[in-house]
Amino acid sequence: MMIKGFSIACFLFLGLFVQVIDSQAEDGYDLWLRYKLVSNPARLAEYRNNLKYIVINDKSPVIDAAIEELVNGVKGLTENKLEISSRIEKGGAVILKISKPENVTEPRLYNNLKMIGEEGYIISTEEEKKIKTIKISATTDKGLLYGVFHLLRILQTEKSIENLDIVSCPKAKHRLLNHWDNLDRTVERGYAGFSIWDWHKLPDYISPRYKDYARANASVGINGTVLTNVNANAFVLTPQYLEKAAALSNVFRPYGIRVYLTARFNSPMEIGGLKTADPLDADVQKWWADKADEIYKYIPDFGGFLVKANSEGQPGPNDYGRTHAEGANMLARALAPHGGVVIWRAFVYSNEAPDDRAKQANNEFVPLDGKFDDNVILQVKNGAIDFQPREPFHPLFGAVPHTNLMMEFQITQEYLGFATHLVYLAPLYKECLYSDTYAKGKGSYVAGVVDGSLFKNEHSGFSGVSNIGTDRNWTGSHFAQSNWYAFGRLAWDNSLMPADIAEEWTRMTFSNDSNVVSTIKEIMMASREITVSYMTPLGLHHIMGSNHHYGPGPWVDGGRPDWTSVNYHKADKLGIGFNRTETGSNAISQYFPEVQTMFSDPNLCPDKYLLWFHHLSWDFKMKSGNTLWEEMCFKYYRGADSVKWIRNQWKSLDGKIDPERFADVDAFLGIQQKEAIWWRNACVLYFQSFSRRSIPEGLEQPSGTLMEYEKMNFPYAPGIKPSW
Ligand code: BDP
Repeated sequence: MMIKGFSIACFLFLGLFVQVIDSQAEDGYDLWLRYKLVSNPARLAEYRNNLKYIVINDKSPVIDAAIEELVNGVKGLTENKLEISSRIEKGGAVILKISKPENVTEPRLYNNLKMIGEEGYIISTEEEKKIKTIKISATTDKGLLYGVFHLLRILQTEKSIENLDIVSCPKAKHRLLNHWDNLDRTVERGYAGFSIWDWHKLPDYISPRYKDYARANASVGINGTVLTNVNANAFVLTPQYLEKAAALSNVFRPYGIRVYLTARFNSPMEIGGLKTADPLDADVQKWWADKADEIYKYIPDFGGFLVKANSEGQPGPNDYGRTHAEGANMLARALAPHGGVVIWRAFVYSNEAPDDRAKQANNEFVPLDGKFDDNVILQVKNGAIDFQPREPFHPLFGAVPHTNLMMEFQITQEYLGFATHLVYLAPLYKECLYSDTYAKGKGSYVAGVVDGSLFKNEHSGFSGVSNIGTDRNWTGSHFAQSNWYAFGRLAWDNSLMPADIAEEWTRMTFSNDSNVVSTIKEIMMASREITVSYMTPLGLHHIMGSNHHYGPGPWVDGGRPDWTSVNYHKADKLGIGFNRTETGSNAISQYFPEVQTMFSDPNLCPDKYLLWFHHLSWDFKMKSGNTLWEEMCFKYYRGADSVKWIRNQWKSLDGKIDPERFADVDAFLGIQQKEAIWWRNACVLYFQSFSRRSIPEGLEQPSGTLMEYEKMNFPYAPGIKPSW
């Protein structure tokens, strides 16, 4: 009796223990690929019934990766153990099939296969030999891998698989992460620890993280990764490092991911012993051609080079009186025989401060339109200044129809409070993508430029400056994972809606509980606008702390004007804002006429871009009826108050989220709340010193003095660019 009682107690204790361990195991490492048992009993039964074995007749490392993922996913989600079979024998088959359109007679399938290209897939519920099956078809093994991840997403979000009829393919060809990772493992603008590339131990030690990294990227359709910082180190192109990069590429290849490297333009001098890096010099050209041959020996599917040239002190073709096109084409010709591309950044501004930095990329690149080789892609940041919480779209989109363009978004939150601020970026990405350039009349969206559809460019795509590091949860915070996820999903299909992506991610990352889903979705969707309000409302920009960009710094002055804040807000006792109309820098003239009309009249210009384009009196009457000064104050206060709302919403989920992640997010929201008030107080006090108007009635006085805020100093803020 005693023994029985004892064993029951042990059993109960163990059960409890298992539960505790289970709920503590959620440290964010699994990202959105958690594969927990499906919570809805009816769905679970449906899945168990329909997912019993895999039918496959092909073999390749990519297919092995797809099968491994499917087996692990289904096991976690349903506890079914999928067997592999070469034929359909009973119900519950998941068929993975490579089909080429030329071998298919059925018209619908033929058309779909033609349409999906090399990376797309078709998922359908079908009767085969009177047996109901789930079939994933693609023209390549890569397509099957993406299809498997889609099927898993359906299961993770607990949707029905009874009548699947999905056809999906990426709109853009290149979908890359850009790591700003240095060879010493520091990460420029990285807020998640050190670089995940353990260069010192490569190629002999392969961290298990590399495979999980590849799985996560493949699950959202990312097909390339630039391993190194745009502020490049030539050393990565030496054999010692190429061997290490090759080891990484071997891990990534089964997940459809190609490796790219940043190329420092003067590498022929720094590591090649040449006296010049002039792109028109025959020895330089030969050096790069030989280097390309060498790289492809290490990495046969090497993607190509990403280059930052003649910008912020980086060497480039201008150093030899050559154009960006001459520089890019020289590298492109070295890579062309191997099928590689050169991604040339348009984030170029001269060492002498120009009249308005916003204009410089167009001034530089519009005259070069049509002069780049076919395997050169110009990579353009979403806005013309620098990844601000809000910028109007870059005027280069639409302005160079004969040049391949790629979008560069920042996933890491350099100007957005770092990892501790919850800011869901899909609305920012989407706002830019669905801005109308009017390049070919109404409806010429930025999205069409960068996915290649508007000007029918062969190369097109998306780059996202990565937010990944050695932190256990990869991105420094649980919510920052959503920005990696959303970037990939939008790069695959820019027509997806941010709210749908948020819902999908929440279901996969946290829970399918409807209350959890709706609360988190609401927080995420509001978060970016809230952040803009407490940081840079009404079109303000570049007013963060200097160098590190942490916290408010509207007072930053002195030195190079276009690195200060005062240059961008131009506050004085009469008013505030950067006049970019005809009477000012005339940056507005770089847009197509319809866009100019929209932005040039302050009474028509959307409030969100007002001070980006106009310098206006503090008493300017806003559409709301408030004066500009009052409106600015209301925005700062509402923004800061709304963070409190976010935190309360989160707190309402206590008990519905695993304790470790719940507490982490809650603590980070506490930091965000404090810092939002800091932003509000510092900015309102600073701008008030010019406006000399009182804080509108009903709003509390900011605590602290302007001097106290100005004195705050953060010499060890993370992510600083080493050379600054
Ligand atoms: C800015 C960053 C700087 C980068 C630069 C770039 O502050 O660290 O090197 O952009 O994109 O946003 O090259």
